[in-house]
Amino acid sequence: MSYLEAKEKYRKIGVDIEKAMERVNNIPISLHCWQGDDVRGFINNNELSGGIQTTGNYPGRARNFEELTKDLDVVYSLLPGKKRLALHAIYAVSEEKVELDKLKIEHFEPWIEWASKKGIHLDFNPTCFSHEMVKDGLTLSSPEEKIRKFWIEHIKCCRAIAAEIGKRQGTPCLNNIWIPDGLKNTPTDRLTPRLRLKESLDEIFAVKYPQEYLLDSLESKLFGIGVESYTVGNSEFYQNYAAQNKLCCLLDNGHYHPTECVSDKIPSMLVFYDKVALHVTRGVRWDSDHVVLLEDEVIEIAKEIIRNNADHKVLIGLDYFDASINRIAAWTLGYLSMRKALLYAALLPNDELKQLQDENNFTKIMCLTEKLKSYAFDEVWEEYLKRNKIEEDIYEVIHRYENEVLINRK
Ligand code: RNT
Ligand code: ZN
Repeated sequence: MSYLEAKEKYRKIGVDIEKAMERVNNIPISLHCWQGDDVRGFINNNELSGGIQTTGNYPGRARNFEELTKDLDVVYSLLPGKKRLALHAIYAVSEEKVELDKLKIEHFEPWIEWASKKGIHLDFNPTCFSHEMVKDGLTLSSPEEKIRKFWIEHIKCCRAIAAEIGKRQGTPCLNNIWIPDGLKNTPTDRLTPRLRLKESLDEIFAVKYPQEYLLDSLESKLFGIGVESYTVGNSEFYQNYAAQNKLCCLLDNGHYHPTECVSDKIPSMLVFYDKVALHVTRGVRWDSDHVVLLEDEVIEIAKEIIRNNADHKVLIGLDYFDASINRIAAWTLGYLSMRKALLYAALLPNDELKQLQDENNFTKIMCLTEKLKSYAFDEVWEEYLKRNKIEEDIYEVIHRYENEVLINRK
């Protein structure tokens, strides 16, 4: 089938492919910088901790700013559509040793310069893990004032940096707060750590920044590795906190019980919030951080964004870290899968499908949606890549770069 034939097929069901491609191209996807080096960062040498883990030791991990941006250049050359980049505080660039509670915008100037040259906007994350000031698995909810203060200061620094980035780039920088706080064993007091977390957050958010510069989000979690019995910042905690304080929630689809779906949560959030942020990932059994692939839940998430016209209300970010395959491929595949899901969703006759639901015609809904699963999507996707000047085979490009560059990183 040719692209023109595919176009005709979609026209028959009332779908304008050209419009869909243009629409999807304008939806930003924020790529996470931490897939490139197994969440190590540049400013500390600590093991990854806080209930998250990378497994595998595929050669070619980026070890510094030069290597990571060189890798990202390759990745971005393979990605269609509007791209952002999410940084973590540990990716600060500094010759001298710098502590997390002393970070300044100057430590991110090389990133800002790199991003502005590429026309990419940045997002940000405080790094509240892999650090000796995480005491007994706790940060903002620690019983020790010294520990809480350190992390409050760190996050304050990060918000100032993110606000400055947002001001310069002309779109708000999303500063997403995730803390690992939780317990391996059954708590004997579930309330007090949450009261302490609230108090710490109150102090952090007492500093105000213009909305055009900074968007603050809070990421909840159900459990982590070694933190199975209790998470201080669970979903109820942050949703209530965000609603009361006019902040944004970030839903990571690896952070819920496996039978819960973020796709179903999105429209509920849209009733009450102007924006909702996502970490799109692929949960496998107890792990929440496998490379995103074109699977049902990713498609369902994309559908909720598209059919609710939430293109700029749902802020899509990616979050996973696989060290067992080529990291450039991991980055690229995850991003392309998300983009592909959006295009797939934009090619559905969404108005008709909504109407059929109101008419309770699920027989027709099923017939139509099943037919569309193998309709003429591949031709449209190929054409979409071509128009975005991505014509080389992705595997070939990555394989070549691996042999020329990555293999030499010992
Ligand atoms: C951890 C959270 C968090 C991290 C990143 C590295 O469970 O998902 O978003 O993955 O901050
Ligand atoms: Zn996440």
